[in-house]
Amino acid sequence: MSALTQLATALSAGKIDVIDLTHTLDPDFPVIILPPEFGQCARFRMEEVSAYDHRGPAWKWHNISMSEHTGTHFDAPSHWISGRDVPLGSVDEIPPEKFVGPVCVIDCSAETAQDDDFLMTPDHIRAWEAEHGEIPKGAWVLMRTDWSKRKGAAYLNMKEDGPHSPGPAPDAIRHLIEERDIVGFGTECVGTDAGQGMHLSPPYPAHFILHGAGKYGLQCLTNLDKLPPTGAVLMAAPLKIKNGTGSPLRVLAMVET
Ligand code: 23J
Ligand code: MN
Repeated sequence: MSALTQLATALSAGKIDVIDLTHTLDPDFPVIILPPEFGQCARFRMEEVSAYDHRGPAWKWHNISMSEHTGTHFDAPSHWISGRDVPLGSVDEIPPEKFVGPVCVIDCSAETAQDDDFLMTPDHIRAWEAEHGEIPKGAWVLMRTDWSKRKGAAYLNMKEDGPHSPGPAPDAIRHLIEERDIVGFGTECVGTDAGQGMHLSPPYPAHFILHGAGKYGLQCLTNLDKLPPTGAVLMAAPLKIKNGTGSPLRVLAMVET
């Protein structure tokens, strides 16, 4: 049987679960807050155009608006200054095969339960690989922190000195790119970088290093606790926005039951 026939058979036999890694687009869902001297990310907004009424008797629809970086979203290389000259660096240009691939989930939830500012290091990745095997080339690597379970203000976790949330150490991102040639890195937090990532070297290392290397980011993911460490297939296709630096999207994972 061909691989796709096998897949279709397994899907119709209920042997594959499709897990939704996406938060609902909702005006109440928090967006990243940058220091006040910078431009800010817009929340999701929705206004009714008609609802089976005089504005449209047989139809209901809405106009919506948001940032490219609102809710569960994709980051393209052109989002960061390091990636400004990367070929095919905006969401409309990225080859579609990049949007489907194997996914490795590195569980850092025990560490992040103890330390809001936890940084995942190359040693954490090596320990994960000793147990689960080497991260394959072209994989998406997702950092599980259970941050998606946080409600209200605890999600951004804003303090006087800025947000506090976990992320990858600069060396961890370099390791994933230089040694493993991943396609992208995803997180449950509001950014691929730790909340205090502006104080790392380089500032916002995940954004700087990933996008400079032509790699992608996924942010505000959920349900990572429903994924196995290896073996799932991720589908993450951003909207085809001309010159877009990112996009809200539906992120799905296929998992064998
Ligand atoms: C702009 C500036 C800093 C950051 C971000 C955006 C994001 O996290 C984002 O959504 O890409 S850290
Ligand atoms: Mn983003």
